[in-house]
Amino acid sequence: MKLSAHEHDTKTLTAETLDTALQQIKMNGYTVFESVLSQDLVDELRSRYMELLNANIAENAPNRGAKRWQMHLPFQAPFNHPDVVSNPLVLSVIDQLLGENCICHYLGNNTPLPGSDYQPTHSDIHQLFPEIDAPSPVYCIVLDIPLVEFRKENGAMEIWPGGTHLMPSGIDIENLSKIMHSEQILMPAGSLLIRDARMWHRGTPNISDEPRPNIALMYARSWFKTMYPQIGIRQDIYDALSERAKQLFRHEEIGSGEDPRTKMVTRWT
Ligand SMILES: O=C(O)CCC(=O)C(=O)O
Repeated sequence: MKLSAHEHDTKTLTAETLDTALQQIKMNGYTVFESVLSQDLVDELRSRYMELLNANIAENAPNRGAKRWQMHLPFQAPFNHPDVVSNPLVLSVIDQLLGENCICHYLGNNTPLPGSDYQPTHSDIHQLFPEIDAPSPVYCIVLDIPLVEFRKENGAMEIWPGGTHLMPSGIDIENLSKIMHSEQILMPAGSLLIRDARMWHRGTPNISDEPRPNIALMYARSWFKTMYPQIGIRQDIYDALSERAKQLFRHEEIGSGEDPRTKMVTRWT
């Protein structure tokens, strides 16, 4: 979706855009706001991101299949920029779906390098009550922020829209996904992909000659707890956040001296 100049300038969605975004997430599992972050911010994020990624690659084997690295990002500049962690355009959508007391519990990324392959098709989170057939309303949302343009060749994420976020648990996703409609999400750097964490998706091969970096954040209802380690946030950094951002990160490890989220996580079930 392309936002109007007024929506960009005021960081406020019209009632009509908000309604469309909500309907798209409820029905299709996702929506995209194109080219929202400024080019300067995207450049700054990508530059720091690549430093961290290169250091990571030098020390660790890929942990998401061949030539694909996941890592947690430090809750520090530039990654804690308000346009990244508490973007008003995103929050206006998320508040309607998760409630205004929602939390953010993941700040990380996933980077396919040249030579990466298809991931298995998957959801990022299970259905809440797998023993019943009826899916619950949304309770966890992923925000993806591409730091380069997502193109077919550089491994843009492939998604299965149209209801896979509502499919029951226990289904053979890998086989069923072969006969269902899917598409790659192609979008400019600095766009915002807001998706129900249950929607089926996978990383695709990067056949370009550059990495394809993006930042992912996970927002959830206030009571939701995952196995992810808490985000380590230095006290002075937390104190400098807006009241809204403080509320979003209130369940994380505030006052932490080190940043546990820079450590690699190799298990993810
Ligand atoms: O960033 C991508 O292309 C997909 C990453 C992904 O789905 C994952 O690692 O779970």
